[in-house]
Amino acid sequence: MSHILILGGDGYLGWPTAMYFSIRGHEVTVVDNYFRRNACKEMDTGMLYSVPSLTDRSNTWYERTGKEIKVVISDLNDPESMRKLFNGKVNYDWSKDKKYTGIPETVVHYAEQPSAPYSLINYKCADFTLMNNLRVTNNLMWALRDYARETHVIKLGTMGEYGTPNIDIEEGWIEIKHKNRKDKFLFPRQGSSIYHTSKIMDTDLLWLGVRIWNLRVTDLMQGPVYGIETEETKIDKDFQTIFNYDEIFGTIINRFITQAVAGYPLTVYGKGGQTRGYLNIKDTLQCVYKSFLSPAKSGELRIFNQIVETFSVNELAKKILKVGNDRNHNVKIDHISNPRKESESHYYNPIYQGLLDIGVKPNYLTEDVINSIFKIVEEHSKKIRKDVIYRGIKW
Ligand code: USQ
Repeated sequence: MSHILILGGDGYLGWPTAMYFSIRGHEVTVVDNYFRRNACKEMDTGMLYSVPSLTDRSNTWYERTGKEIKVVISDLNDPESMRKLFNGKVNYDWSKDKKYTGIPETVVHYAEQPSAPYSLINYKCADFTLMNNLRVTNNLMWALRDYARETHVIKLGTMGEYGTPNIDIEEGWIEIKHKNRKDKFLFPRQGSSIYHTSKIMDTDLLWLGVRIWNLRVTDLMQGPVYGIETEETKIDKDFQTIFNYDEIFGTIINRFITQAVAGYPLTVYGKGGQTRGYLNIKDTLQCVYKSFLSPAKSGELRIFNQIVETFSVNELAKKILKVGNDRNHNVKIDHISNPRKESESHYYNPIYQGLLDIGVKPNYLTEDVINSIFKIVEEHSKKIRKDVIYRGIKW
């Protein structure tokens, strides 16, 4: 049994990750400052359903499974709050029995502002995104340096760091030959938003930590995630994860399915040739868990491209239209002027072999899977707010 610390444990991925590790017998602590919930309220994003506080969810989890998920509500922008998670002392009201069992073996780092549109709303949101994402990562890096160099960090990166170059996208690294000499470098990165650029910078920070302090880091370059259900969310309705369908925090597949249910034409941005790698939320959990089971070595920055298949926006719209119409929704597709600055037709050929090699078994976007998401969204159809679907946040 390992002690796993999940930074950003209240988010779309954080809470399902916590349950995934806990049910497998690991000691899990989640840390969060409720940024996502608070931002959803402030920005009036609407949510498909409300979710209980972390403490309430953790109490219900204990009742239903007999397993404890420790909850720390704390803002990791504060270096002292971060350091208290690693110095091996009883600093927080950690658990029911108040015993803290020491420095975590693994940290899963999700504690970042995750939305590209949010980061481009205005200069304040841009500033928050940069400062939050870099400060939290820097605070983590120094806590590891000072207390826990053996701890394995699994950090969520994003495929968007690479952008859409006119060459194949390697898994993190590229060998370059120059004037008869060669060396290996991080694959070139060119983000298309302040958010994506903050993720490039936090990778650079951790890469420095790996080089100078022998930290152990796995960077998961994840594509847009979809889905609502995991094995653990099915145990109790209180375990459902935060589900956004609005323009700021909703990702495309979740948005399109919600739009189809609401009778809102699918919002294809521009020509719709934008191609990305996608994965089911269940596969995020698998990828993180497999990375935990075979950790990066001391002094290694290991990078995986965390996607299982690629689609253009048009291909996704067609898939959702087909399933939606089979379910008697009257789905229409709209091509709206693209609020983002991005290529709408481009070469895209990322390599994604590393996670398969360590045992991930992909869940693909089949009609059955799309149907299962439709079913849950339909149960909440009365709560869908059309006014939050598109507001036109421009790059
Ligand atoms: N798109 C539409 N219509 C919509 C929403 C999106 O055509 O209504 C297009 C976008 O223009 C983009 C693509 O769909 O080309 C994906 O957009 P998205 O909103 O699903 O994803 P994105 O903003 O790129 O960000 C999401 C997550 C982020 C993660 C990233 C992975 O919010 O945390 O890092 O996916 S990636 O896209 O590979 O960078």
